[in-house]
Amino acid sequence: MRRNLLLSAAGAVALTLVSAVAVSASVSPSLLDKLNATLSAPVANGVDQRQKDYNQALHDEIVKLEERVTALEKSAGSSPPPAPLPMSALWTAGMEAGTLDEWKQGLPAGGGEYNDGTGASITSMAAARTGTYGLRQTADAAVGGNATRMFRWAETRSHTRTIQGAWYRFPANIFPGAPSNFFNLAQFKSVDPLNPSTNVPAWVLGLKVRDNLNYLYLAEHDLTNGNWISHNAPAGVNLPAAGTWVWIEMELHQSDTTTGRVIVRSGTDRASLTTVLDKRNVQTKATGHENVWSTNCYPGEGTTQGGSTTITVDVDDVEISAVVAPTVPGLPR
Ligand SMILES: [Ca+2]
Repeated sequence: MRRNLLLSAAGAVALTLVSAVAVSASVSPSLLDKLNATLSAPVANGVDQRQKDYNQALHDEIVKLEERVTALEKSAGSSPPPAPLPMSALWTAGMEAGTLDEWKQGLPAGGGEYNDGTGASITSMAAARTGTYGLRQTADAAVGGNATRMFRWAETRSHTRTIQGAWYRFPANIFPGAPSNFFNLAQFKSVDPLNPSTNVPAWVLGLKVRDNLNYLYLAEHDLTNGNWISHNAPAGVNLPAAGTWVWIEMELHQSDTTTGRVIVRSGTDRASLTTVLDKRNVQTKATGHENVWSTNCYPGEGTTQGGSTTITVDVDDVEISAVVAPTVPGLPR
């Protein structure tokens, strides 16, 4: 009985140490060889002697493993920081066919265009960042209720952790004004998959103005009491001047409790983005719901741009990626 307990304890220790530091597989067989030799020794040696030999072998191997763990931890501590998490693109849209068909790809329809009033999304050569075409979204904010939204849900249906990003260009600063005082650029909605007409915005990425520049804010919708909580980009973290292409992405970890996360990053160089906002331990959807993402020209009444209530957003090279779980260097994926 004691031998069995020790054996299982030794196995657990060896496995833990091996998996933690990716020690060569030869360590474990070495330990097992010694244990096997001990256990197959002639009975004449006596049970006590075999137990003593076994304990000694176990002790020696654990000392070696601990020394190796210490050495590996020391070398890991002096290594450069790991590269950003690997990601894989699940879907992209460059509008190069001159249509918005990419948005419908996957499933019977993996997404699509949804307009209210004068809101419209079109492909336009004037909105191209790369290639020939881009996406131009427009809506008139003289009255409320005009909006256009380009949705994707195939990726958030099949992956719980995704990054939704695109290159954006605002021809002039977008000023949300009275009476509505909002501009909805992108959002995660919470949708009942069994009854999609039951849906509610959960996290909205909006634009405001300071220092003569647009900046981002996240509006968090408390799905329990219906309140909205606004989280502004920190002071000084603004978007570049109007007319400049800027990458804006929203990372989503879906949760219908409080284990979710919403991260907003932006920058003119995708290799060195600024983390604008990072909301952890949050709810992103109602129980039984799924999240969907859309990028929008959705102005509240009173929004202006360049002195006009006609609001324009140009978008190109849209990408949705899966967030891959971090891996321990040296371990197989
Ligand atoms: Ca394009």
